[in-house]
Amino acid sequence: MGDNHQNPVLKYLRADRLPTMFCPGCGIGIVMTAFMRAVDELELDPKSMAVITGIGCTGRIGGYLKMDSLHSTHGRALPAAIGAKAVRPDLRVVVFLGDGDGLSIGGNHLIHAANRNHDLCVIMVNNMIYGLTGGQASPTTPVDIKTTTTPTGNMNRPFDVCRLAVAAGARYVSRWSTLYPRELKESIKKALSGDGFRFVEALSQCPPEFGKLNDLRDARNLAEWITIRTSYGIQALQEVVETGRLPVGEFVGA
Ligand SMILES: Cc1ncc(C[n+]2csc(CCOP(=O)(O)OP(=O)(O)O)c2C)c(N)n1
Ligand code: SF4
Repeated sequence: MGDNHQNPVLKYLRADRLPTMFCPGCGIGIVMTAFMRAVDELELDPKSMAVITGIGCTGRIGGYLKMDSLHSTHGRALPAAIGAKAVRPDLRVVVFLGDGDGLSIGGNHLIHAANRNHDLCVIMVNNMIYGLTGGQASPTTPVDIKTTTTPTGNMNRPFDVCRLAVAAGARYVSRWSTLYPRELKESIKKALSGDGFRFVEALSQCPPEFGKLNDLRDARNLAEWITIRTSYGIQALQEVVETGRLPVGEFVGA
């Protein structure tokens, strides 16, 4: 097959690193693909970009992309990205965060980076669990979900990270799930194009770790389970109050 028929995102991948370490059915590949398609449609030069990640399955994204990348430490992707942007203001700096990475150990960095309006495009893969380390509860794990650290069900209310980002002053904020790939890609395009602190949350499925104690090991069932818990449209806020669903959409900078 000639080059013309190749998937347009293949050119952004380091072929020598494939296959990825992601489990079958993992949502991270969908988020990565949405990102690569956004880069492609905007015709951005990968050489003008830098990708910074922390540690976690999500943190592995940078290693597969054919762009300068830094696989920093758990929770510290944002300080590393702020440093990169300070010394190379010409670069478009993109940060991929996990929910544990970006909200537990790195939660303070998120609040202050948004508050100080650092010029970063931040994409959080929110699979509501610590995937890499074997399924511990994260700050976004829903109530009653069983994890290895909450074997009888999580008692803590999950963070709404988009509301946190809005309150902290982020210039662009949106949330989608892996079952909204087109909307996710369009949001990432806006976040890549904008200025200041831009935040996109992608609810994502981790079938082995989130699924194992909750009868949700099937990737499609889990992705649907996640999406059914979201709410799309102008009634979202009222629905959130009444049903406890997470709104999806663009909340700032639409
Ligand atoms: C300072 C430090 N604390 C803890 C760890 C162990 N650790 C690695 S990844 C991780 C959590 C991963 O969960 P998340 O950030 O949600 O990413 P995912 O793997 O789900 O994509 C933890 C606790 C570490 N590497 N460094
Ligand atoms: S453990 Fe979960 S998050 Fe990590 S690669 Fe597997 S499915 Fe994806």
